[in-house]
Amino acid sequence: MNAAQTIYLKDYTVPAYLVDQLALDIAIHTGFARVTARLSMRRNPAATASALWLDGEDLQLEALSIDGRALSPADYVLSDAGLSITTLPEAFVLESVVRIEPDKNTQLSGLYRSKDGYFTQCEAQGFRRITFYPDRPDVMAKFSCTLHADKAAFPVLLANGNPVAQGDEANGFHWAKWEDPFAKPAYLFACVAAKLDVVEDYYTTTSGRRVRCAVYVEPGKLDQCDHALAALKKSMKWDEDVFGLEMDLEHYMIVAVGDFNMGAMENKGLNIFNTKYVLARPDTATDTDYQNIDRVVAHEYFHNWTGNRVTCRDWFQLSLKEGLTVFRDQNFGMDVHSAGVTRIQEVRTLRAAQFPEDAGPMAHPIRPASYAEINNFYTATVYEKGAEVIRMIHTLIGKAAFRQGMDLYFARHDGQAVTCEDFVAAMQDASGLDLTQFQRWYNQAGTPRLVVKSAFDAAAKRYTLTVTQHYPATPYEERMAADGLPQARGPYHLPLVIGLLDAAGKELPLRLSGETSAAGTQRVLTLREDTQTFVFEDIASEPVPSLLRGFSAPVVLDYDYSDAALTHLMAHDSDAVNRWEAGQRLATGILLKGVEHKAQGEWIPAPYVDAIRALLASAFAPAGDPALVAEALLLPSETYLAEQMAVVDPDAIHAARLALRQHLARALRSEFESAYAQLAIDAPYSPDGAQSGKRALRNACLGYLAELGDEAANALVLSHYEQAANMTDTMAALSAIANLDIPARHTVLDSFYSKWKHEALVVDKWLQVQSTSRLATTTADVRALMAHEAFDIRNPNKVYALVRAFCAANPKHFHAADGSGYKLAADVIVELDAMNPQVASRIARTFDRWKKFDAARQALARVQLERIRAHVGLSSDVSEVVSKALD
Ligand code: B3K
Ligand code: ZN
Repeated sequence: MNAAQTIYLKDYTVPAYLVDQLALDIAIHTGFARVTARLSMRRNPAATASALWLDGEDLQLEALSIDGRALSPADYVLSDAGLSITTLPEAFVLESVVRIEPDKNTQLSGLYRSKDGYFTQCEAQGFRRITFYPDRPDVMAKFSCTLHADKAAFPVLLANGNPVAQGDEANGFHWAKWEDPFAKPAYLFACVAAKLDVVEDYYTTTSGRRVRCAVYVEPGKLDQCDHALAALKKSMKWDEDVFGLEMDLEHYMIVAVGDFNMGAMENKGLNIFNTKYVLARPDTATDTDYQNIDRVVAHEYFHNWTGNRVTCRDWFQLSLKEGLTVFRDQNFGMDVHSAGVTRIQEVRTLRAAQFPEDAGPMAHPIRPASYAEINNFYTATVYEKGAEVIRMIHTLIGKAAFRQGMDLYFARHDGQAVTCEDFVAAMQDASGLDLTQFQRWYNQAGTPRLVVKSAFDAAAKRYTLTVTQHYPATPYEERMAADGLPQARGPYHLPLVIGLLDAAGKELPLRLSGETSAAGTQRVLTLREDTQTFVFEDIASEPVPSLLRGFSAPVVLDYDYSDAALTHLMAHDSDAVNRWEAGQRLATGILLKGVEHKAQGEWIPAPYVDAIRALLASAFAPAGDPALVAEALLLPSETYLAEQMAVVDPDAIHAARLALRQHLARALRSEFESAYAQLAIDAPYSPDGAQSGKRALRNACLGYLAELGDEAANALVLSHYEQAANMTDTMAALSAIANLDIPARHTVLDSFYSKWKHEALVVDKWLQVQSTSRLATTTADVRALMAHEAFDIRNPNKVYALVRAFCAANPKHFHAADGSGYKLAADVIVELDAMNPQVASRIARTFDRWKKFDAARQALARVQLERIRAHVGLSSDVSEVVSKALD
């Protein structure tokens, strides 16, 4: 058994040797590749250790030399994890020759085969699967890479930087040499040898550099690249406008590959992307797909500065680049799409994925102090909560100081591998705001809870808000204490953005006691203490507080709102997030009551239906925003509701949510029908905000109408499917049809598959719509689909669409009382672990919250978790997740 070993941040030491240059030579033959690496190295003057350690995994060593002198096995110690040499000169050239087998690399880490050729993925620790190397981000070197491969089979040869030479060789081979002018850590290395089509464009930077932007895709897909290419140019412009950051290379390439563990990878000048975040055509991709492409292209591009030019000292600092880059792509999203909708979607994701993580067995701060398997820490916490932490700095110091802080960060650290403290120090020095206490966000796990109480003194016209912070310890702190590393805990420094509304919905001027005049109608209250009180003067009548505007901090906000106050905020709050949030709170309260009453009796208040009617009508008012209304019509998810319960009852949650949807559909049928009719679009498809917003609302109405289940409603859904002129509309209908137990369901699903079976990303949609269906047969259907020709367990996208979606987005069936969902998940985890531990581990994470369920379900989940843990040869990835879940 691969007992995962824990690695601690406190044990960090600088590398004993540095690499100035690396000349790589990779020759791809049938069945194997030979990699020759020449490392120009020297002793690190800052190091005390003197032995050289080179990481290496699954490499067959063929030759090793120092300064041209061949080493014999007595000169080094070789293990499964790498190679060490103790006697070495101050500076030397180390050359190794290894043989690797990319065709057998099912982990998709390192160099691997996919349909059209060979691709790499090196973050976090894939480079060691290509050659012996100090595979750690604080070793930065200048790379050159020469590739050799069969010219007819793999005509495109790419690596980071600039192409410097190429030619033909004997036996139909060809070669190409690339040089990257920037020193980089090994995790940013990439190369590709494949048969690909390319589409190109040029972008000229402010300082006049002409950058070739190229998107490479599998042959025949050139008509699906335009959006990604445009997104890349938009991102380049945005980073210049907002942060003054320019592209620094002459070639910026994006290569799309169908087999990829994650979304995309920011390798210097040669991003490798999951096809999901590149390919789009109106008939194959939804509005959401188009938006995701914008965001992921921007994210990887923004990494060029936040991640590549300034990188991480060690993997504990992952959020240094990820939190910051997510924050940047979020702001890009808010600028190029609707700001309100973008922010609402982020809040929803954070609460759906990160809050449960922070409350579960894998809880960790955005900078964890220990890990067993780094691949398990590319988490919602490091990414999404990490972005929230950066956003709070932005809110606390303001936009201008934030920009100065960024400038200072680059002035100080360009070309370096640094820590989260270095980033915070730049922000503190640029703004003059003391951020010492703020750093608790980097070290404490768990979602803080803010309890807010209000008091109104009519005689004194005084309104008081008292805010108390709660931050109980999580399993993370317990683990650290058990390891002898107790973590001090204390209150957070955070911005609480608020406004006050009067009875007419008007925003009140805000003057705190002691101030001479009001400073606007919105304030950033700074919290630092366990309990703080804020007193507002000149308040004539009791206001409704709008708290945590824009979701100004990643916390749970606890305030005892009446339903009337929430309805008031829903209708009048000037803050889009809080208008939406008021509706979500209202719905959550009703749904939890429905859960309690098992969805029986009169549990849905009439004023709620009126509020939804008014909400829908507001989309058609002069300044109405259909996209925002569509968001607001979406009820809190079953997983969100589960998090609000002490003991989760997945069946009752499902029943209550469905009953509320059906109730709204019946009560507002004519309103939904008329909105549906009014929102039809004649213009040719465009993924822009105006069109996609209308489609989102129209499809939300369709979704409600589909809940009616009568003949007229079913006919409407089927005709929507027949008439759909783009994939957004097609999928809206198909997901409704997948929930209907009608004969047409099979016909539609079959014809969809026949039409799209050659378009892998569309097949993924077809799988997912079935794996997330409510129908009683779903678990059996998923099992059957795993044997279907459309499924391939070695392809991560297929596993995510069919299995992960089932586990994460179909709580009713995953948590089925007979344990069939848990069994299915465990079967896949065990089978997949032997091939691709990273993907297996992601599925295993769906067990995280098993202890929130009733005793019978817990017993069933435990059986599966123990079965997985007992599996011989289990990876460190799955082992860490399952052990932490069981502990
Ligand atoms: N940096 C990569 C993630 C790599 C994950 C490795 N297990 C993508 C990104 O965040 O941009
Ligand atoms: Zn990233």
